Amino acid sequence: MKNVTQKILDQHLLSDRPEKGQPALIKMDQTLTQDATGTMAYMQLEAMGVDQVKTELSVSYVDHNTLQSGFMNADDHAYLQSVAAKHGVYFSKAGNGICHQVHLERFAKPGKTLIGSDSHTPTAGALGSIAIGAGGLDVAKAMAGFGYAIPYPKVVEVRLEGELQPGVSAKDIILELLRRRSVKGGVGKVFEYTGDGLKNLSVYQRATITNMGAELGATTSIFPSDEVAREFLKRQQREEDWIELKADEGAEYDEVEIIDLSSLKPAAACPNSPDAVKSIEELEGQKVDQVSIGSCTNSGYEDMMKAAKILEGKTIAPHVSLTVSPGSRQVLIKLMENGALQTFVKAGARILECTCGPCIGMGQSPKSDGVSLRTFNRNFYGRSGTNSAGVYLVSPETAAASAVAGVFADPSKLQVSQEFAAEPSYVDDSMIYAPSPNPEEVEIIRGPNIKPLPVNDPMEDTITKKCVIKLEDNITTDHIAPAGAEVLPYRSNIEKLSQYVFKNNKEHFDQVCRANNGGIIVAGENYGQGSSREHAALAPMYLGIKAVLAKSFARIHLANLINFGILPIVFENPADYDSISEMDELVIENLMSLQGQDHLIVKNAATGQEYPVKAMIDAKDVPVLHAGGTLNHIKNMQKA
Ligand code: MIC
Ligand code: SF4
Repeated sequence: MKNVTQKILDQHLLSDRPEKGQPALIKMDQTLTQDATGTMAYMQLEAMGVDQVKTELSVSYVDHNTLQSGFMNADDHAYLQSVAAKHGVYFSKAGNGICHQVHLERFAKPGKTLIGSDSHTPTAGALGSIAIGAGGLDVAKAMAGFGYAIPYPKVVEVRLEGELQPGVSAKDIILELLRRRSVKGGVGKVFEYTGDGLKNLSVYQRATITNMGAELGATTSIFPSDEVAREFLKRQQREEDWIELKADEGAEYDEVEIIDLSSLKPAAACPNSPDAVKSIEELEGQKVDQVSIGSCTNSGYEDMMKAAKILEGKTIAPHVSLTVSPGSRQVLIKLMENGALQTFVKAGARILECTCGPCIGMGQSPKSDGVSLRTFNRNFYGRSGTNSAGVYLVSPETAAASAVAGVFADPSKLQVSQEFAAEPSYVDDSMIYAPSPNPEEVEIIRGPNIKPLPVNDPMEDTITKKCVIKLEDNITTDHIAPAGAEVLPYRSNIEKLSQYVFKNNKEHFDQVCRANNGGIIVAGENYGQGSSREHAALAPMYLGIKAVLAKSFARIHLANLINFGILPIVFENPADYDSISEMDELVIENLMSLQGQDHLIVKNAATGQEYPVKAMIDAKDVPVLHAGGTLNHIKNMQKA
C-alpha cells in the first residue's frame, strides 16, 4: 500500500529502494532550467561532452533576467537559445512566461519526474508530478542521463478538510502550514495533499501550495491526479497526458497534518521570513505603499481574475503603486480577450512583462521604509532591492483589496462577487521552439560576458583556514549570492559575481577571502535556505572557501556545496558554535580518509578548543569532494 509519492518514486528508482533518509537514485523524465541558472547548467552539460539530452523532455526558459540594461542578459539569452537548439532542448523565449507557470500549463504530467534548476520546480506537483528543485549542475547531470539522488523522503500527509470561506485562498493554506512548521520544518520530507477539501481546489490553487512548499524546505509537494487535474489538462488541450493517480486505500504516512479549510482566515507572511505569519485582521489598517500581483506563486488565470474582480470599477489609492505581471503569455492573452486587462489598467495598475520581475528584484524596488504587499513566495532581507522596505506575502485577493484601500484590507469582508467566467481553452505554443533537427549545423553563440567555468582544486588532507564570516540561523542564498538587477547579469561571470558575496552581511567579503587565501564559513541552522542557485556555492568556491561549518543545512544548498567541492560539516554539539569567533584559525584533518557520514574534529588554533563535527556527505560524495567537485569527478571517470 503506497502513497502517491512512493508510487512515482518507486517507478523511477535506478537503485534498490533504500531506507528512509538514505540516498535513492531517481530517473528524471523531464528537466527545466531558467536563464539565471541555465547558462551555467548548459555550460556544464557542454563540459560533460553530451551531444543530445537523454531525457523525455527538457525545456529552457527565459524569465528571470529580462531587464536588459547592457548586453549581458541578452547575450545569455542568445547562448541559451542556441545551446538548446543544438542539444535537444525546447526553448521558451523571454515574454512567454515564468518557467513554473508555463511548465504547469504546457508540459507537466501526472506520474512523471521533473528536476529543475529553480527551487520552485515543485509547482508541477499540482498535476501529480514528483518535481524537485536542484542546482544547475544536478540538472545538467539529469539531462546527461545520470538521474538525481535524494535521501528517500519521509511523506507528510496534509489532509485538507472542508471548504475555504469567500476571500480566503490557497495562499492562506500554505501560509498556515508555514506558520505551523517554519522555514525548516519540511527538510527531508514530501508534503502530500489528501482529503475531501481537494475537490474544491483548482490546479492553480494547488500550484500555489506546491510552489510555496519550497519555503518549508521540503523536498517537494504533491497532489493526486484526479478529475480536477483532468479538467485542467483538457483546457490545455492535452487530456491525453492525464492518468489517475491516488494513494492506495490505507497507505501509510510518516506524519499527518490536518487543516480545516473553513477555519482559515486571510493571512500574510511578515518581513523578513515566509514563516512569520500573521492574520490580516492583526495588520488591518496599516498603510501600504506598493502592491505586486504575479510571480510563479500566484500568476495563473484564476489568480489574475480574482484580483481583477476586486479591482473592477475601482481605482487604487493615490499613494499605492500596483504592478501586475501575468504568469504566462497564454494567461495575458486570456486577460486581454475577456477585458480583465482593461480592468487592471483602468484601476491604475502598471502592467509588467510575463516574467519574475519584482520577485527577484528586477526593478520595482519599493521606496525607503516602504510597505510592499506581494503575492510572491519570498520576502528575504534585501531581496526586493530596498533593504529598509518591509515585504509581506499575501494572496491576490488581499493584494487587490489592499491596493484599493491603501491599507492592509481583509478580502473576506468585501461585498464583491468572486464569480468569473471559466477559463477559456486557449493554447499558444508559438514562443516555444523545438530543438533543431540538424544539431550539427547549430553554432553556439557566446557573448563576452560568458566566462569559462571556474574549477576547484582537488581536496587536500588538511584544511587550515580562518573563519572568514560567522553567521546566524536561516541564512538564505539571497544573503550568500544576492539577486537583483545589478548583480544578476553576472550569473555567467563568476569573478564579477564573487564581488557581491555576502554584500548585505559583511562589506568586502571577497577581499577578506583574498587576503586570507580563502577561508571557512561558520553558520547557524538551515544554512543556505531559499533558492537553488548554485552560485551560492560556486562564488564562495571561487573565493577559496573550503568548508562550511553549520548547525544544519538546507537541502539544495547542501548538494550544491558538495558539487563544487566544499566540505559541509555540522556541529555535534550546537553550543560549540558560540565559542568560535570570526578570524579564528580552524583546522580539519584526515580528509583523504573520508568515507561518508564521518565524525571529524575541528581544532580551533586560536583557542585550542576541539569541536566534534559530522560530515554531511554519503559515500558517493567522497570521490566528488576529493576531486574538487562534480565536474572534476566526471572528467576523472571519463579519463579512467
Ligand atoms: C528565486 O526565487 O530565488 C530564484 C531566483 O528563482 C532562484 C533561482 C535563481 O537564483 O536563479 C530559485 O528559486 O531557485
Ligand atoms: Fe521567478 Fe520569483 Fe518564482 Fe523565483 S520565486 S522563479 S524569481 S517568480
